[in-house]
Amino acid sequence: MKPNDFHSWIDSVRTLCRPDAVHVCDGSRAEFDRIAAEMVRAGKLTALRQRPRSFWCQSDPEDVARVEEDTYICSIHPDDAGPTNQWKDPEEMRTVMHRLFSGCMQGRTMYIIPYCMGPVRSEHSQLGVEITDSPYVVLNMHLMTRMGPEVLARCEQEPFVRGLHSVGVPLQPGQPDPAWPCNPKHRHIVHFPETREIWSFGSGYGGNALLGKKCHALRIASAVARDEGWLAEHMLILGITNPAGKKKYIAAAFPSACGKTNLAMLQPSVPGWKIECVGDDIAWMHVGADGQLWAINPEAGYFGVAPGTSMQTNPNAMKTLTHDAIFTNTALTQDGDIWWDGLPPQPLKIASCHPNSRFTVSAKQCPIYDSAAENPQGVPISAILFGGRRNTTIPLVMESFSWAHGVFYGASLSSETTAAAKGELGKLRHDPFAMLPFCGYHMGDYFDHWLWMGQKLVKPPRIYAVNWFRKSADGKYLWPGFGENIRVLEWVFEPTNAQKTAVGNVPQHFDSALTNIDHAEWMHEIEELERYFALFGNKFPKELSAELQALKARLMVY
Ligand code: GTP
Ligand code: SPV
Ligand code: MN
Repeated sequence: MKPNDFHSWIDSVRTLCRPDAVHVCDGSRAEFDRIAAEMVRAGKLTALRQRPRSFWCQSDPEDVARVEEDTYICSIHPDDAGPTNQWKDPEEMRTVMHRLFSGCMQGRTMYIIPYCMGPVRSEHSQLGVEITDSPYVVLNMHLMTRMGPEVLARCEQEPFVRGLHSVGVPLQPGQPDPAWPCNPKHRHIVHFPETREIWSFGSGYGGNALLGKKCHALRIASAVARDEGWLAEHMLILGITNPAGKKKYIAAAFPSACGKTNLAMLQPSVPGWKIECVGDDIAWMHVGADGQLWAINPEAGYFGVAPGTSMQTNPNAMKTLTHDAIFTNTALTQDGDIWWDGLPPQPLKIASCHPNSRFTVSAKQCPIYDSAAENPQGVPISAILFGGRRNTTIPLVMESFSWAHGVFYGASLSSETTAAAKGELGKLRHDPFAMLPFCGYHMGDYFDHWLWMGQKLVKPPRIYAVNWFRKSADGKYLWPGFGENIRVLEWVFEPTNAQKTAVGNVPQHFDSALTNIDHAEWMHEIEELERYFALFGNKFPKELSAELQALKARLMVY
């Protein structure tokens, strides 16, 4: 892009959206305080009495989660979006979006948010600019991304991802603004991977509106990563130090609301082990000069699931949330604090707490924030985990035999659906690499790209599958999870005492109810995978078909 495109783009958006005012954000504390104060005065935010510089708000009940049915990938060729994405012709979609955005910011301020995904000085980072009419989005982007004069200056000179967002509720003079403006009837979350553009209309919540997160750092970035030879993944990154002082880094992909934030901030139940948090949701991973896989966290904050978070389950998150945090859709106590399921009972002023209620907070406040998280080159990854919510079949942990077998684990991932996305709960669905809602191109090409990455790596990370959610016949979790997950990481750190099974290497020291491989369940799993993989037609890599056949053959023998 040419220098000065920043200003001409802003001018064209202003002409299209017709806001009352324009504000270019500087990312400063004063700016945050001023916008927060304005929102409090307007009754849109509640300042919390128990937590300094912290706020509570409630979204419209129609706007509480990601909306996959309103999400589009508009590549020129439908085959570049693939069978797991909704494709629309880019030119047709542009016409629709121009109509929706025409005059949509009347009566509102248009905020320009220059941001950087990743450490500002990293060659792996990317610039983005989000234009939005939501002050709530501005506050969240302050916490979730790197902003400031240096980023703004670079956006005036260098290419950036263009994100345009509107809640989709223009105001006529004198018309009152709803507490949480949104326009669910005309909701569109639209991506143009080829031109690195995002157009999001009608929602103000989470990944629909904080465009640096899922839209930029996953959907657009995954397409860029395919072109440039790296990986943009829905993964946490953690540092793990054993009692002897040896440190490694692990990345893990679990679908939404399946335990990434909890694992990334784990407080070990086994003495002597230490966990540090690099990131809780997204990893950008490159092949380093040394042939290892290196990861940065493009984000600067957490947008985490509130319910279930407590001093017992995730004390490090609780300590992160003592100040400078935003809480959305949690309950509110009578003495002006927030509450959700899992916290000690309190007299409540607003009792409703949505299962996808979330906190937004800067990563720097996490007591176990890894100092290497700010390293421009990232951290070297020695193991990758894939996990989902599975009542049955998948053992607590298993280790793949090779990179290709590990890629097969990723492609085979399925999980019971959660409240993070709109739709039915607890239904088993395929979610390859936990990227089903986030892959910005054809999933078959994505599998192939993972196999290709393995060829580039001199020392590829070992790949594991994990499952914290196996249940007994009477429906109880068999594994305590949370801090106890260190026992699984301990084995990943040093996979000794393994037994080879048809599906992978499995540790022998756990209760067999957690790790046994049920032949009938796996035959069913294979049938289901054969059916699912057929969806990708001739784009399904033959290496993965070979893995499936090999698994079938092994199951006959073991
Ligand atoms: P997204 O932010 O949506 O990507 O979610 P996430 O993958 O970061 O999930 P998170 O760590 O926020 O956990 C989601 C829910 O799962 C919370 O209610 C947790 O309490 C619960 N959970 C997390 N880890 C475990 C575990 O080890 N065992 C059990 N039983 N529940 C867990
Ligand atoms: C997820 O759903 O995986 C999230 C929340 O991390 S959102 O940003 O809304 O996508
Ligand atoms: Mn997520």
